[in-house]
Amino acid sequence: MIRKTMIVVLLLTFTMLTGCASMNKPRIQKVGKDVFFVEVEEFKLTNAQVQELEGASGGKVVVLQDKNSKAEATIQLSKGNYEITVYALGPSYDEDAFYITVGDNAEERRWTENIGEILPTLDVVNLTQEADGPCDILISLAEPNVQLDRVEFKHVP
Ligand SMILES: [Ca+2]
Repeated sequence: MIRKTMIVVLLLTFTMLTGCASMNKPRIQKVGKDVFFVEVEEFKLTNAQVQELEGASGGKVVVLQDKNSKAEATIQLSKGNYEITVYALGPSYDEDAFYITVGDNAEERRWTENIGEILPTLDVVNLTQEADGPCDILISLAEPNVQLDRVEFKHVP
């Protein structure tokens, strides 16, 4: 009985440790058949702070602070075309923009529809995934204090 308990504790510890080690592989959270999202707070973060925010998905956002701030992740994607939308909160019009690089795309600048609440980016990022496999996402600073909530992927024809 004690041995069984020990094994369970060891397994739980292992799961927690490996969970932490794969922080740049965020969980895929399905919204519908062709839509899913990942939490930016589950990305690998550099010079970026996780903050609690009421109303945010997962209750948390990531704040980009300076020119070295970035959030990186690798997710598994099926072959196909995607429209990618970042949900974020821009405290002001000087704090609502960021750069995003997805797959083999060039870096693109995006900003939220408006300020003061969590909103989608005004324009989507279009991605063509050539084959089933990993896709890298990098979000970096354009303007300080932008608060990143989640990244939504929509599989499109
Ligand atoms: Ca979030």
